[in-house]
Amino acid sequence: MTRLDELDDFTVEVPSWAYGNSGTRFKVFARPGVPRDPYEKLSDAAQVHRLTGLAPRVSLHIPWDLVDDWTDLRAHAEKLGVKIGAINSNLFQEDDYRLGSLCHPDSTIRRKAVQHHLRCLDVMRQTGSTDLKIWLPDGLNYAGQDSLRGRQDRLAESLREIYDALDDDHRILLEYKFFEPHFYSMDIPDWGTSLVHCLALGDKATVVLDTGHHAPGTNIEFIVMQLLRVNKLGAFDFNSRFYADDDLIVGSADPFQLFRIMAEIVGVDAHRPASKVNFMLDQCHNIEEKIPGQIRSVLNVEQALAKALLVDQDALAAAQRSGDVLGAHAVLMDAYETDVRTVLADRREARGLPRDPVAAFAASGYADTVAAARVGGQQAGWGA
Ligand code: PSV
Ligand code: MN
Ligand code: MN
Repeated sequence: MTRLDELDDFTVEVPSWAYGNSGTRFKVFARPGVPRDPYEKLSDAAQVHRLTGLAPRVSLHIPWDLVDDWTDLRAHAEKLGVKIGAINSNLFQEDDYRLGSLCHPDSTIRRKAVQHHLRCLDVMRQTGSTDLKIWLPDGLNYAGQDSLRGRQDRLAESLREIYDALDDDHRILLEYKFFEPHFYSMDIPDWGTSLVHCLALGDKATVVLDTGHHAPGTNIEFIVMQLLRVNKLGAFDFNSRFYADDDLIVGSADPFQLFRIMAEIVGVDAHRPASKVNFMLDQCHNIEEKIPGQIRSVLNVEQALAKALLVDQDALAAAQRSGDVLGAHAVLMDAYETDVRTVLADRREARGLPRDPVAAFAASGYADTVAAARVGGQQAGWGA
């Protein structure tokens, strides 16, 4: 029995917005065959699960993914072999939110933003989702523009209203981001602020760690460890960054960082479903093909987890106890430097999946079929 068997029940959630057209504020690139509605986004996402067996849930973004009949969308997802995952509440595309949403100085706008979340909770009831993910774009561009403290008090009040409307099986995933769209101060700039609000709210509020939302040089695995320590790590938004909130393919810029994060996860068995950590992607594919980009992403996460599972925990603990600095480091590096590609391909084959899911997707003809069938695909939302 190898610890790699623990990969069997590990899953990654994919975002609906990864499949739409996307770009930067300079240019949104259109691709043939891009989905025209949430139904088609789910069909594309289902390809990732069909070929990897790793991605059985899809996050939605409201109102980007609005439909008339949520139970119908849910049935469509289930027919495709996937489920609807976290519901993301969009608070950044309306003129009313120029000065903020849940922290806005005007109580009418705060009410509107709270109401939006209550509608998202209804969507969760109809789709079977249990996670309400809040990324708050609120903040200030200028010192003195508003009261830093007043905004935290308003935020606490708004979150309390949303929290009190949760069902027993619901939870809030509260994200943080150190800059953008505001630059002097964000209202939830860091994990400490998110944690403070989650602790005040209660057990059903946990922190989302987006790997792209930290200053360069931040030790992200330390944050992972600390949130796990206090049982408040609810989810990841995985992606890669070089400079900003780049939303590039997870594990592409710094696979060693991803491994170090996974090593903290494995150290306390948080990769197991019982931990309730939701391992999600938050990515856009601006210049590369989207479905293969997502396939590659979930495989990168699996690969990092596989290497973390190979860490010899007894040898590591012994080296740490005896103060063997280089020995302890070597135990970690031995796992990281192990080539797990063949063993993961063998595992896929044994489970009736393609050894090479990216090649299998190319061979499937799916991209050509949808390019012929779909005209006028949707933007993911960015730059809209
Ligand atoms: C904006 O930074 C962002 O990337 C956040 O990370 C959210 O999770 C995501 O958009 C979707 O709203
Ligand atoms: Mn995110
Ligand atoms: Mn982001």
